[in-house]
Amino acid sequence: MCAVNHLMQVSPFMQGDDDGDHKGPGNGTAVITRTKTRLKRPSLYRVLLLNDDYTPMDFVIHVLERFFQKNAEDAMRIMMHVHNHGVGECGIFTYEVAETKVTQVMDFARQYQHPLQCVMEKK
Ligand code: TYC
Repeated sequence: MCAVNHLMQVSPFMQGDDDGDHKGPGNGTAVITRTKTRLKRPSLYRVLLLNDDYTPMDFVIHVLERFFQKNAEDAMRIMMHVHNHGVGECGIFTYEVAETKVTQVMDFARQYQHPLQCVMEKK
């Protein structure tokens, strides 16, 4: 959950705030604005591996263990799913975590000159 503060109303003290700086009366008094906290579920993103003809199976298994905390059995199952179906899910994450995983996998694959592709998609 992430908290979002919505400004509920302009403080009556702001009514004298006509100098354009939106910082209050400007006479040394504090302005307290009322806020209401609303909880919003973060959007989730699938991280996917794409099949290709060249990346070694053992490399893909290693990627799944190293970056997605999969055990050997799950890593083998996911790798074979991608190999047989063209695409498969490595995990579901919030935006920034998903983006980080994609970058880590793409950098790692490039380092070893494998054409492995990793992408994210909104759920
Ligand atoms: N198709 C690859 C091979 O036969 C293996 C592979 C699996 C490649 C999954 C990428 O995401 C992938 N060596």
